[in-house]
Amino acid sequence: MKIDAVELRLLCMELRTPFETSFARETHKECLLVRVDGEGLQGWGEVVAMSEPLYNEETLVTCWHILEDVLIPATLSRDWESPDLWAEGMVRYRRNYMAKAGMEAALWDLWSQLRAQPLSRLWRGVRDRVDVGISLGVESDLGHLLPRIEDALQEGYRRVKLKIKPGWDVEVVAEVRRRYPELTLQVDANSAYGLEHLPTFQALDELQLLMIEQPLAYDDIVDHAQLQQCLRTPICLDESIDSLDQCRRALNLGSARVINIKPGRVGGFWAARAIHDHCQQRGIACWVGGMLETGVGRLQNLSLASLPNFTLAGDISASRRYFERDIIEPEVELGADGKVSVPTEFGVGSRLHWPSLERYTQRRQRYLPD
Ligand code: OSB
Ligand code: MG
Repeated sequence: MKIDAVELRLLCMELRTPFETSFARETHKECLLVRVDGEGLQGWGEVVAMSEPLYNEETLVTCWHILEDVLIPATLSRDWESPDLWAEGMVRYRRNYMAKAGMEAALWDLWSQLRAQPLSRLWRGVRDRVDVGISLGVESDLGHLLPRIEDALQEGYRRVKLKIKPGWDVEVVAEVRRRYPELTLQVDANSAYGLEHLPTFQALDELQLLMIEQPLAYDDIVDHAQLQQCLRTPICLDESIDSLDQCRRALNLGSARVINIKPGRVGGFWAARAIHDHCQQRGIACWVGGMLETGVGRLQNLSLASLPNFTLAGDISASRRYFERDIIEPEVELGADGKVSVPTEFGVGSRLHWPSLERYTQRRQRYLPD
């Protein structure tokens, strides 16, 4: 696979409703799209970093830099046998996982077309529809959250994740549980707590939650092991797992019983699949997380979610949950069964909605070999 040119685009899309987590309130989704041109075809990938380093250390500016000055020159410098070998070749460059993942995704998208196989087939996916859920942000009060939950259930979501932070936790979650005794419910703290908050987690432990996601520090796996010892509810790690090695260590320590896998966080689909396989061997359930992706990233995450050990619902909601108008056509839609279809196209390019893509593009740069 020879790449002749790469294009970066900075996109800014208004969210239909602001999304608040313990670390930020987001009203717009900004991201980079990577386009690779090669063999007469185009491949597309998405960089999920945020404009500020609030989720992990990367930002859209650091990703642009790493792509422009490191990954794009390396990619254009030679022929690549496969996207997996490209990913292995980039391991020598430390971290910068979201930048790598965006570029790798574009190569996978091209590879799918070259092989004339959907990504789910190339990755040995086993299902053509996947369970998905909805992630609901922190609200000013219950009066604003409850209608959101009601709407989500009306739309067909069968699993709800609530964002929590100190001051927006036990009371809120207990009331939701009281109103919906059978609902599949989980919470995500995005690292907002410490071990001193044990009583909060003991109270949450009584609410039949499917899991508690990333309660403690973004880079911790030791305190999480201690907390998991005190709880029946499984801890799920998100931020703390940025590589296969870190996943292996966390499972050895007993820091989590569930793993959220985001390709962006771990450096791409090569690493994401390796973590999936490792968890499968150890009997640890996984699900595909989300970063409010545009349709491009979301379709590719749906392909990943078709793998056998993604047995829990992913954060891969329908397009209308995020945007008035997504950049793909048809948009991602939720079925009455609470599932979404895995893409059968070869690459996402044929589904790009160009008028929207052009409308949201704020900056564009093309790169050619030296
Ligand atoms: O922690 O899972 C998270 C969005 C941005 C950053 C971190 C997270 C999230 C979400 C959104 O929960 C899930 C989605 O894309 O629907
Ligand atoms: Mg999370």
